[in-house]
Amino acid sequence: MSVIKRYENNPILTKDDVPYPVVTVHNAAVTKYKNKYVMVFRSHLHNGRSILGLAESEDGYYFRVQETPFMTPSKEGVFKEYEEYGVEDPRIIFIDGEYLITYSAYSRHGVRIGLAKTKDFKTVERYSLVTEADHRNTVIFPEKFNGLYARLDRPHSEISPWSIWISYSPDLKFWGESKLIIKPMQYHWDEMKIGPGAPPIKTDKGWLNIYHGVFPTMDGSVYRLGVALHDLKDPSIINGISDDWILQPEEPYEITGYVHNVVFTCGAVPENDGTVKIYWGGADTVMNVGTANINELVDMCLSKSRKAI
Ligand code: BMA
Repeated sequence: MSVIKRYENNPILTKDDVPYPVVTVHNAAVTKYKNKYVMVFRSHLHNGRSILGLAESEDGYYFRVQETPFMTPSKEGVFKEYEEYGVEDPRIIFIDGEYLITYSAYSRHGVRIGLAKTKDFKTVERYSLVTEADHRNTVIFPEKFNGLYARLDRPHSEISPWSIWISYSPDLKFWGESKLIIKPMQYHWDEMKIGPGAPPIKTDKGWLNIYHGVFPTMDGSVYRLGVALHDLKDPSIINGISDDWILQPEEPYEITGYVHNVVFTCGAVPENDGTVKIYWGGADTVMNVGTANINELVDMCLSKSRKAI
């Protein structure tokens, strides 16, 4: 049996729930705001480029979509140039009284990461482009370490398989002290590339990082989810990383769609009862949710651990 229990009414959000024309609904960030669940989801438009929409829910399962998109490619300043091809795969955290949204900004110059801020999910302010080209999957920790913000991300590399790195910043604008902390493992479910998924969740035993890993097959790549546990005080230290995946494409809405065989997470919401709602895009086409016990995920990291590097 899977450690994640899929919600019986998956998918929870599809293009048919969106009041403007889109062809997909996937790879959504989810957070809590004023006792509600807020989802910022990615949609492909009919021209193949992506925008971000917003949906709200009382229970984390039934979401209503806002009439108009939440973020479309910027028409101003430096963001205009670097978001020309679209905005994708958002992640949200809450820190210092505001929500930070990291997202992939696509343009003719490549893919880099944008950081936007909101306090109310009505207005959103672009803050900075926090990487150069060839970075994706950036999640910021919801706490500082020795006065510095910390983020995980996944730069592209031609020499090494694409891996998870950590960097630090005093102001969310200038980032440094970068270090590779988790590498794909050869002939393993995540051997081709890995990337941060949901923003890290604080537990008694460490920061739980739900990440994605990719395995190449004769029939294309398979995207699965796994878990790693980062040290509470020094998140560059990996105290355990599960040898087994926690979720793989199994249901029709994960196996078939825009891109086959994909489960991809950008958000998870920990609950007071020790469970976590994990949200994932299925086949780059629809949004799904499932629940897991946080202690069980932590145990998988510690008891069935493989090497991080
Ligand atoms: C990755 C990203 C994700 C996508 C995944 C599967 O490279 O583009 O947005 O969900 O591929 O297609």
